Amino acid sequence: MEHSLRRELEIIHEIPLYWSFVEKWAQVETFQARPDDLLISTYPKSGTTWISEIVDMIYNDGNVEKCKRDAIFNRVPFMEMSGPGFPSGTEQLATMPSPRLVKTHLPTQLLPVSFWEQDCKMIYLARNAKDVAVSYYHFYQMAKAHPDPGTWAEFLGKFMAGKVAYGSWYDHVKGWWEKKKAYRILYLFYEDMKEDPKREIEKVIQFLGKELKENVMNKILHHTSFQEMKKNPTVNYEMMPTWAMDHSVSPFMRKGISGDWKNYFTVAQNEIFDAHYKEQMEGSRLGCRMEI
Ligand code: PPS
Repeated sequence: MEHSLRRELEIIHEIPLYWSFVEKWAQVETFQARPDDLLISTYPKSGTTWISEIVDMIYNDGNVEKCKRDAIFNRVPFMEMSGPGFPSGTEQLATMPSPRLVKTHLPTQLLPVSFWEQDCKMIYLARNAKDVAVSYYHFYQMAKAHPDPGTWAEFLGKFMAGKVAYGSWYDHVKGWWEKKKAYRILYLFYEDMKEDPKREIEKVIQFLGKELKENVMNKILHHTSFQEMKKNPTVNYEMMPTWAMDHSVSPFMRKGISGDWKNYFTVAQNEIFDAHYKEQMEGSRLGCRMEI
């Protein structure tokens, strides 16, 4: 597998992406969504695994054993994923019974059109750019599908320029924010979930048109807490082979907090970032909290 690791990103429709995803791009473009699919969409490192586990718990009425039936990447297949040694996301999804949960990190313009045509429900989870950059930097180090991130300063520059996998964070969050006006998208924030997970899970339940008893809610809250997820092998990515993800470099379930960026950004980096952020987000009503 060595040849497939740490390769430079390729560009597909102007977005940098892993070479192995690009190679099978036709399968992604022609992917057939079903009307009862639920799409979970995020920019990488925004809490995808967290919201995925919450939704699977809701679908399974808070039954922890059912949610431990398989690794999260098999219960909620990663649609555009493909690479040596793994079944592709589209192949996994093709054989999966409905209702399916589908993970993607694609920006709106790259999402297969069938999702829009079928008017699927979608949950978008955004996380503040500074914490995403820090989390992504660590993920680049441990997940070897990525090119070498270089130093933190180098990586931050690439992140701001959109020269990382999935491109610009700014365009991603703004693109999905716009789509929400016309499609069935529940737009959530990681910081809100940290602040009051019960309130945010209630929004999800309502959006899905479900009703859950109080004891089920309590089970979901407990089971999807960072501490529980960190030690749960079905969600902490320890079921991935170590040649693909090396948790001894940095664990997938790293810190799970808001505001960790303060431990990485220098004062100068923060000033430059804030000025650039203002420019990039100009005219958008979308607001992310940098801490809670
Ligand atoms: S990926 O690879 O893009 O799918 O990663 P993703 O799951 O989106 O993001 C990983 C970050 O989410 C944190 N995480 C959580 N935070 C709070 N509570 C829970 N339950 C939780 N589960 C995962 C995870 O620790 C990563 O963030 P960092 O900042 O690196 O710790």
